[in-house]
Formats: sequence, structure tokens, C-alpha cells
Amino acid sequence: MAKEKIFSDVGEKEVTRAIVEGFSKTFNEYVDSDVIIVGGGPSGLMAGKELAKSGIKTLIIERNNYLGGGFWIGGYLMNKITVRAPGQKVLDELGVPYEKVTEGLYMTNGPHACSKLIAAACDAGVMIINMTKFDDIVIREKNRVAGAVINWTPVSALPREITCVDPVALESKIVVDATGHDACVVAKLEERGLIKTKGFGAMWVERSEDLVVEYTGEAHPGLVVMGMAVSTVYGLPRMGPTFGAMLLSGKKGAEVVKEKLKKK
Ligand code: 48F
Repeated sequence: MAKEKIFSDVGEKEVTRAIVEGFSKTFNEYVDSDVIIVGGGPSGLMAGKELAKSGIKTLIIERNNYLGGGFWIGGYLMNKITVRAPGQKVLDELGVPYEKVTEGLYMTNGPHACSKLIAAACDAGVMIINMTKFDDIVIREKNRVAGAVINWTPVSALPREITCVDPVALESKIVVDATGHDACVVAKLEERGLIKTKGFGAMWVERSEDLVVEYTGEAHPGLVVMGMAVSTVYGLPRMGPTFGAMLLSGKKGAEVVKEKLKKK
């Protein structure tokens, strides 16, 4: 007697078609979005979650195949994530278990916190394109930022003689720079003399977290900065391996974006 098969009879062509058609459909939908968030680290994911939850069409572009940026590993290659109060309230919201280290300091595990944040962003309805590198900005009248030029990440790893692969561009009402210390989006404005950044300062955790949240906002028409990109733009001190400000900056950045969208 023939053994009963465990899996369906679906073959290679159906699998390939599912991938190609599925990708094209969603990519096509997000060629024009309300918001493009460049960078899927803690600040970008947090903002994406808040925006998508409010029904705003939000796309996250991430150059790595994985999301989460520095949130997987707290610091010094040790996967403990610390947050200073009131950052633990966001962990509560995300359902991340944590322990109290001392008054005002809380600790959790990187993989648990990061995967919960990624899941929360996906559950809220954020569209994610990974292995995709932000390459340049789209500029409209009065130097307003109006989109992102992107390419597949592996293109930048190709040998020099075969790197002439033209990128494509996506449009949006607002672009967010959540690319961390590098502030890649802002850098493209700076290259064109449209903004002047200060570069992040030396470490001073007691000052930096408050300042990052305070300065989170629109850095140029159509461009909102959040997370460590804020430190780079405004010359704020760095904060090292603690993440409360990244989560709260993402939340504040989302509020700024919502206000800007209301006025459009
Ligand atoms: O660096 P990252 O985690 O930024 P963040 O949200 O958080 C900073 C903290 O992790 C930590 C800290 C304070 O706690 O000092 O560093 O500000 O995440 C940035 C994400 O952006 C992606 C990058 O791979 C990472 O996942 N990214 C950077 N450049 C590009 C990019 C680019 N050109 N195109 C697409 N993604």
C-alpha cells in the first residue's frame, strides 16, 4: 500500500509564482506611502508600530535581512537590554518581561525584547522591505524631502565593474531618518549643503536620553529624525547601551509625523 503523503502536491512553479506575485503586489502598493521610515532599529520600529496602529500607511526600509538594529545586543556583545525609567512602561506595553536592577533601572533580554518589538510593528500593519538600502533622497519644490531612492543591499557589495545597477525611487509625504549614529538620510541633505550636522558628542547618559527625546522632530521640511540620528544631527551626547530614549524617541517621532500629516 502506497504511503500517504504528508504535504500537498504543490510544486516549484506555484512556490515561485507565490513569491514573485506576492512581493510585486505589496511593493507596488508601497511605491507611494504616507511615511517611509529608513532604519528598522528600536526607534524606527517603535515609530512604525505607532503610526501603522493609527491607520497611517507606513513602510520601513532596512538594509539588513534582520530587523532590530542595536536592540538585539544591549552592549559589549552581551545581550542584556537596559532601560532607565520610564522606559520600562514601553516594555510593559510590548509585553516584555524584565527585572528591576535598582530604582529607575530595568533590564531584559535582547532577543525577547527585540522580537516582541518587531512582532508589534508587524501586527500593527507596517510594511517592511529588508535587504534594501537607502541610497538617496527625493527632493521637490522648496527642497522638501518627498521620498527615498533605494537599491538592493547586495548591489553595493558587487565588484566595482558591475555596480552600475540603477536604483528605484519611492514617494512619501514624510521620510524618517531612524538609521542610528550614521544618520544616512540627513547625510544626503548635508552633501547638498541643505543641512549642517554637528556629529554626536561624548557619552553622558544622564543628559543624552532626555535630550534625544526633546530634539526628536522635523529636521528639514519633510524629514523627521529619531533615535541616535538625533544625536548626530544636533551634537548631543551619546548614551551607550541603554534604550529607553530610543523607544520614547520613536513614540514622540510618530506623534510629530501624525501632526505633519494632518497639515498636508
Ligand atoms: O542603530 P540602530 O539600532 O538605531 P536607533 O534606533 O537605536 C540606536 C541604538 O541601537 C544604540 C544606541 C542607543 O541605545 O546607541 O545604537 O537609533 O538601527 C538603525 C537601523 O538602520 C539601518 C541599520 O541596519 C539598523 O537596523 N540602516 C542604517 N543605514 C541604512 C539602514 C541604510 N542606508 N538603508 C537602510 N537601513
